[in-house]
Amino acid sequence: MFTSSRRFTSAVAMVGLVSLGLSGCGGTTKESASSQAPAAPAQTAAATANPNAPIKEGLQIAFLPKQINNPYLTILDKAGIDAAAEYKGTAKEVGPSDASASSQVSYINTLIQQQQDAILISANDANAVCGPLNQARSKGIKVVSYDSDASKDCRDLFINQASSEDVGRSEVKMLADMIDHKGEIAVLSATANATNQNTWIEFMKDELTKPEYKDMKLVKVAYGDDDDQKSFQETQGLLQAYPNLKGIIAPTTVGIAAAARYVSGSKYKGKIVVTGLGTPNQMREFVKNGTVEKFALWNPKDLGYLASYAAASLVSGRITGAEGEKFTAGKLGEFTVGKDGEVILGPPFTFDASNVDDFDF
Ligand code: RAM
Repeated sequence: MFTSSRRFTSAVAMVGLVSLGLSGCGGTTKESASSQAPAAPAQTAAATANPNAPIKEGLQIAFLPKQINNPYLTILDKAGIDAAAEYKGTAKEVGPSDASASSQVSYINTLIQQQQDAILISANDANAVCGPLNQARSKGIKVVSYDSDASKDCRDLFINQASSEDVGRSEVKMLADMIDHKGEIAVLSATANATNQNTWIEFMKDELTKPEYKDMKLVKVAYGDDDDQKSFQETQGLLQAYPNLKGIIAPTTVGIAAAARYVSGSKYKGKIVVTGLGTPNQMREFVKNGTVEKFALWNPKDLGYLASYAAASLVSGRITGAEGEKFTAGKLGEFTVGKDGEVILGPPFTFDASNVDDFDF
């Protein structure tokens, strides 16, 4: 079961931190990325970290989310942009309006031309973005994946919201508790290529092989493509195709909101358990009207803030991405780089009727 994270700060505690100021930052100039010796990715990893190096002023970094019209990713990127203002850098968000596999490629190429210091990417496909990302790295641009990883061969760090294993297994446990460990279940995912969802689903499937789930059966993984309408229709399709369905896990904030909306207005309300990963603001009405009992998430503001500081630490030479390196992410404190350049924010948090009003994101 998910537990409260020590890093999880309530909306109340965060008042004033996120002002969406889009750090205008006049007067600072960035070092030209092209004036640095083009470092091959392998050489970057072998560089030596200087934990005491100051964060360089005037850094230019860009967030490239899966898609720009996803409220969860908007919150996350805004927090990262605000963090850049704290360390006197300039950050922006650019990205596609759909989460298809290759939709981010042209944006990466433009960011390379702009000589950004770092590109932060929530990858729609682990491999489709690899060529351009490695081209960026060969020009001295640091690449940090966040939320949804790119292949580890083409990024320097991955800022993960939580242990992927914990997310996957906990989602199954949460649903199982609500359906007495019995019945047919389905997953409503994002896109078929999404690295984060696919990793979580693998752990869900593995969790389901344990004896305590012998009476539960995963009948289908459907894909709503992180598109509200498609997710809504896929939910309808699942319920029509599997009349005995007992529960749906939607490990996507877009998917769970659409699934809850469909169920809420249908004859299935109260008969089907909908759970997964959602934002409190999108899920509140469905918790209040009894469609959803509980769901989970981490704090997207903290994830964006951490990713921003991680990128700045990388560009400033405080860390190189090697396992065991430590860095301070502003108000969130110290983090350690784990295996394969992964940095974990912390455990997710469970929302229900007792706490959903305490949060505003
Ligand atoms: C959606 C996206 C995102 C994922 C969240 C939980 O917003 O798919 O990548 O992390 O859900």
